[in-house]
Amino acid sequence: MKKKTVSVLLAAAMVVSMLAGCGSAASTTASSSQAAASTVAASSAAASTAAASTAAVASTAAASTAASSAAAATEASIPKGTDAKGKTYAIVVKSAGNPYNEKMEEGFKEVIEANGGTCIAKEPDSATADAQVSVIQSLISQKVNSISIAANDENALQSALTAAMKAGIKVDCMDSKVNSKSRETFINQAGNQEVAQALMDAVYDISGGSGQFAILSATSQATNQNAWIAAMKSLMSSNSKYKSLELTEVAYGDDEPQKSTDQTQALLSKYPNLKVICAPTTVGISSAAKVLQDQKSKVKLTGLGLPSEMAEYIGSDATHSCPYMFLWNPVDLGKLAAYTSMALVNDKIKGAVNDKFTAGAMGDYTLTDAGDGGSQIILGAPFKFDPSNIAQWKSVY
Ligand code: RAM
Repeated sequence: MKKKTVSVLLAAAMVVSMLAGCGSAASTTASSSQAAASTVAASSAAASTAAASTAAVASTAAASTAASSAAAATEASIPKGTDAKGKTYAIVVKSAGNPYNEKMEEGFKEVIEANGGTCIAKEPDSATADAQVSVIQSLISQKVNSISIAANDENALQSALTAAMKAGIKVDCMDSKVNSKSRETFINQAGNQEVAQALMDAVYDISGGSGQFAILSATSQATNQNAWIAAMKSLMSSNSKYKSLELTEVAYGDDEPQKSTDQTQALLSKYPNLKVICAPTTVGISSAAKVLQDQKSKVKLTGLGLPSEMAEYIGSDATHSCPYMFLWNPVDLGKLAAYTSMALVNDKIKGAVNDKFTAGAMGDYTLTDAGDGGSQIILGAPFKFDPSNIAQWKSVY
């Protein structure tokens, strides 16, 4: 028995370091993946349970140890430094009132301030490009050193962001990208393909492999959601595994709780045979989860959600609306954006493919080809949250 536990732990640790190495385009250092492995094993009182659940998570296609390594980085204190001293770093999220955005800002701010810099966090009232353009213009007049933006539109920010770069401001985007002419690099939370694969397989699994499903997205212009949805559609047309699934509609809740609630209700009344709703947005999924659970609907839910908001809805029985979902660590996404911005401002990287830098305790990262003419840095792979681990994660983010 003891021997079995040890071998499960060892196997889990091996899977952890394998996935930390290959699941991410960023080259996580060996020490940080080992830290992740030992955190997984040590952070739980029942080490064998942790190992077993790590192994279970690792065995699903897209779930990986990103969140485990992310947790290790989150728990580690941020090394103090002077890299940002005397400089001002701005972060511009999609919109106000979204806890996911607040988590990104939290990570960003922590890193900038630990390095002696000043952080300006801007949250437009609504998730529109226009609202972000005015924020960018005011940041140019404030002469900030860098802008990290989660874009509400891939192309509509181009003239504002190129004006910023002409003024000597370093520009990167995180979470939702702008086109390659409008940025120096992109801090991507996870590969589009991996996110799409995880979501399609979840829809397939939860629906039993056939029937109708709908997508409840954020805004119709959101670069990240649109990329994931396009990759899901292309998986459906290229892989016969999904031939019995029908995507009825992509609805848009605009990352607003009320609109997402209304859109969920509209989907339920339009499609009486709907089996699954997939919401690749934290605002959409939490709104839909409440509607489905309150109405004791038979329709099930999956997508991308914050464990803190979704814990009460995750469960495998009929009383819970969401069997499982995915996400990455938004605090770490903000931290990585801060380290990237510091490396750009300090001329350690230019934003070119193969540029390398060290992101404090998060380890070493290499910029890779984003496939759109520009570079990107991938934080990790999406992590699966289900009844076995949700209690452990709900207080983390
Ligand atoms: C929402 C936002 C964000 C996205 C997450 C999953 O909070 O739309 O851009 O990455 O969901």
